Amino acid sequence: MFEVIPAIDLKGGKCVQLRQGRASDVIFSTDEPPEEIARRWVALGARTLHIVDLDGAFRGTLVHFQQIKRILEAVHACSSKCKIQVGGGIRDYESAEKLLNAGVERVIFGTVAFRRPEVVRAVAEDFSKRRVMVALDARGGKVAVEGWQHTTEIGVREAAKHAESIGAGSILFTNIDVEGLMRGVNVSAIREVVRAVSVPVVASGGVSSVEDVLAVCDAGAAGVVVGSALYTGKIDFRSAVDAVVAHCSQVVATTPAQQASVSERKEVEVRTERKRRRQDSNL
Ligand code: AMZ
Repeated sequence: MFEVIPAIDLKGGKCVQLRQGRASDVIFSTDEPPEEIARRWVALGARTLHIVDLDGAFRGTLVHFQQIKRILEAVHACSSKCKIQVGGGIRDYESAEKLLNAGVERVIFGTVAFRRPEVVRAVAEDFSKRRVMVALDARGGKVAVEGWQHTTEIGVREAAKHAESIGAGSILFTNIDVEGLMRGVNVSAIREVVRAVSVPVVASGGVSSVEDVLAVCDAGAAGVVVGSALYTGKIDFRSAVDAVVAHCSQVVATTPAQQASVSERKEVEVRTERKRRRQDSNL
């Protein structure tokens, strides 16, 4: 039950990829309209698209709403199955409401989850937890906010528990230290977040090969967001999905039933781990 999720990061109306989230460090940019790119991912079989309004995250307010609406229209015209999650600049209830009512499946809260958690709680209550994802963007093990320009003192484990307690139905864990570098993922950091919560965790940052995708899967995540590696040709989307299917003998996941199954799998893992520890201590 593991999903490979293509990213479409928007900056100045274009689909881009940044190195470690720095606005000035653009490693990929294209003039191809983002809705065309979205259509292509859907045609290749993507079940979820991950849209980030980068200007929104930097400025603290939604900037690309019209562009996101065009992506929604394009995607829904060719598939009823593909879901869209959006993050970046969603700092109040109204922005989240606008996106959810426009057909976005899930909104992603970063900064506001730590600055005004009541906003996240209200959206989870009014629209359901399933439609709320909280982003933990970690630099050196601490949560970064405001377009990653400010690093807080909040540790990742604590932040993950906080996210769950305020109504996150899922968590996006991005490791900024490896983001955009395409040098591999930090599996133990992902596993730490997965173990801290019972909701599904989607990981991102550093993915550079199909092996990385499978390593994220083995760390217990429910999915992986891939950006730079897809746009620079380091990973072929179909090959990655096929490898996941062969590896896990399970496919693509984010429906509530599939998420429940991920939680069940985690419970079994936790029970097995407890049993192992008990046996170890008896030896
Ligand atoms: O690349 C960046 N500098 C960046 C980025 N990709 N800054 C924020 N974000 C993403 C987070 C999350 O999905 O991963 O934007 C969202 C959080 O934005 P906000 O505005 O809620 O803090």
